[in-house]
Amino acid sequence: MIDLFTAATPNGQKIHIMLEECALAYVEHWVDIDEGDQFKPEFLAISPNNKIPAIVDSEGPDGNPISLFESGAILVYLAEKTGMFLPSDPEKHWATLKWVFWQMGGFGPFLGQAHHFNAYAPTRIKYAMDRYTNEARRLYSVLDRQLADREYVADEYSIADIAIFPWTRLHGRQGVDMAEFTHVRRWFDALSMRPAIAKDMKRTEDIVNGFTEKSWSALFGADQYARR
Ligand SMILES: N[C@@H](CCC(=O)N[C@@H](CS)C(=O)NCC(=O)O)C(=O)O
Repeated sequence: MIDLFTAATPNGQKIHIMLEECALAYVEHWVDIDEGDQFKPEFLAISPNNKIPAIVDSEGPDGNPISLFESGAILVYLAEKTGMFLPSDPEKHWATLKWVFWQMGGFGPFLGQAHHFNAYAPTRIKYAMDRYTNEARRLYSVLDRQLADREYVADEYSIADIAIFPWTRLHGRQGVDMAEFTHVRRWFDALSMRPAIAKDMKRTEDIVNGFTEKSWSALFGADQYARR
């Protein structure tokens, strides 16, 4: 059985989608990151970086339990466990992984900053908004070129699509007009029809973002930066 520690954010959504796509049984544990659940010792023991998602698989390698954090590592682990969505053919394997790493190292972090400075920052800092919005648009144009002559990011549907998709749902707050990226738009619409993805979009549609003093401190203030 897999225990999934999650919240309604793009990095959490990746793992919900993967577990559903692979039809793996799992138990969801909600980590209320607005309330500071991510700093509880029992969660830090699984996810020392105080971030969701994390999993504990009671039937890991050689039948022993394993715990994992970092959504990219979890996607690769689940793909290897099931033999799904990460082709073994070397060319396709690496074509998939390079786009997973592109998402983990660039697309996610920069889009997150664009979202932060456009939608959350208490003051409008033009330099930061321009910097991250321009970078978000550049990254969407890279993805658009990749999708211009293929249906999925690495030719066949894979953990690369699963990693990237949830981040594109928030394009408006990233300062990106999806109409400018026609291949991304076509890919986005097609993926939205997949049952596993549609189920996750439904699960997270009612989540509204708003901050209290406590949630701001947990995510961006004193609680986040307290030394542990
Ligand atoms: N690189 C990490 C990023 C995870 C991440 O940023 N998680 C956010 C939600 S999307 C979180 O848990 N934030 C809580 C906090 O920063 O305290 C991954 O891909 O798993």
